[in-house]
Amino acid sequence: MKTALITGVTGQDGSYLAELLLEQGYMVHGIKRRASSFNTQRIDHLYQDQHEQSVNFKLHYGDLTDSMNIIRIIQEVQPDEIYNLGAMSHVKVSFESPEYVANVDAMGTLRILEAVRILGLEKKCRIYQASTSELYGGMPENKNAEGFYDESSPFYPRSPYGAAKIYGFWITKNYREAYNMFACNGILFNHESPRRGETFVTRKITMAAAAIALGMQDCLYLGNLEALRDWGHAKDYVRAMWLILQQEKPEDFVIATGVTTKVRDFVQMSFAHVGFTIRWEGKGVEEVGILDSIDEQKYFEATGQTVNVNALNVKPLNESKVNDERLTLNTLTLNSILVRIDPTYFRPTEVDLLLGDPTKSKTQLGWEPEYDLAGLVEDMMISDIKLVQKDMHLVEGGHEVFRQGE
Ligand code: NDP
Ligand code: GDR
Repeated sequence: MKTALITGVTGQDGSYLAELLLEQGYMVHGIKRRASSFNTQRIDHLYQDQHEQSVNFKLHYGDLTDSMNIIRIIQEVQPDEIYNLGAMSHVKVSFESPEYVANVDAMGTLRILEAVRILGLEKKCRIYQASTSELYGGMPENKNAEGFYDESSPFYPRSPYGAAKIYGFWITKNYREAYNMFACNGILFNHESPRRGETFVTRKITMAAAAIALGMQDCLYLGNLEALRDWGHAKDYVRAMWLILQQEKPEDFVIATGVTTKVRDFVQMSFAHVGFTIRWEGKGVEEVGILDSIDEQKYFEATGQTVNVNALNVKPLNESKVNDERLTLNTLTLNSILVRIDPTYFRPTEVDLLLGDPTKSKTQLGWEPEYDLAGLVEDMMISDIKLVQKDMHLVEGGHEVFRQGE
């Protein structure tokens, strides 16, 4: 039985990776941070009673800023593979806490690598470092001849997060070359899922589309709608992480879909899932997204509710449902403003376009994503509609529901 240690196990990727490794028969250890409230929602379904005999998933309290803690955990666990996914991963927030980001995302990586060396585990332990497409910074001149970023494209980070991660990238490569360690970078482009943090743009959009359609939210506030991202599904991307550590030689790999899409179009696709078509009007901070039309059939299929005839001035799909007390579209009319621009979400320096070339990972790792963008949006929307419906039941039962958007 192989033993793996995952930092950032409570995050989006950590939770999917833990599932994958458990399926593969690994003993999985994860590092979680002590917090004043529960932070293990994404992995609670993997929890095992630690008094049982055959425990194969174990959590350790720890923090990437604490060298002694990292050394002790690695010594105790003696891992065959370490996946260093722990990070302050929000690009916008990294402008607010740059020193902390450097400490966790840059120095944290060094602490892992050096701990393995101090403990003499260089030959036994393989290390995966969560590098990122943010390293490229979206500089147009650095794309390859076909217009993609690949393993040999130059880096130009555009945020404290990117600058910290570039140290993580190079120190991983340096330890590989200097000490012959099996240490690899996965340069992953954006990947999302129903477990994506609610303040990243895709999840913010799918949560809002579901909540607006079900009458639980009025408007979605966004920043730059023009940014282009190469979005994949986190489930596919954690498979690539594992494959990278199963190779004969340690190397760095780009993991991407090879398709790029505007934030604006992700909004359109998510709202289309509940039958809404958005029309864009205005420019810059004056821009708004207006409900232009609604496809009753799609709305009904997604939400199980009919459209309020008076409010929307369209025929309901099923006359018998018109008097349903739970009809919630009554606050919407066809010209409702559903999306507004809020400059709070603009970044001091933006990464305008990301588009990755997955050729090396496809040919060398045999990696193939199962989800395309439409499949990703559908997965996220289905999950968020269920979540909002749960909130609706709570509200109906007289409970307060508060979700903070950022
Ligand atoms: P998340 O933000 O969902 O998860 C980050 C994880 O790191 C959480 O478990 C978090 O713990 C933990 N963490 C934060 N600070 C510390 C710390 N000081 N010590 C120990 N653990 C800490 O990120 P993702 O799952 O989306 O991403 C995983 C990794 O991949 C990150 O390193 C990210 O930068 C990188 N990446 C992500 C991409 C993406 O599109 N998702 C693309 C490319 C790279 P807690 O739950 O307590 O906050
Ligand atoms: P990103 O992801 O910065 O690419 O980093 P995010 O979803 O935060 O932003 C993507 C793009 O959307 C624009 N945007 C907004 N972003 C947020 N969060 N909120 C908004 O309201 C909003 N409106 C527009 C942003 O300006 C940006 O252009 C993610 C993280 O997971 C990193 O850890 C990872 O390394 C990279 O992806 C690859």
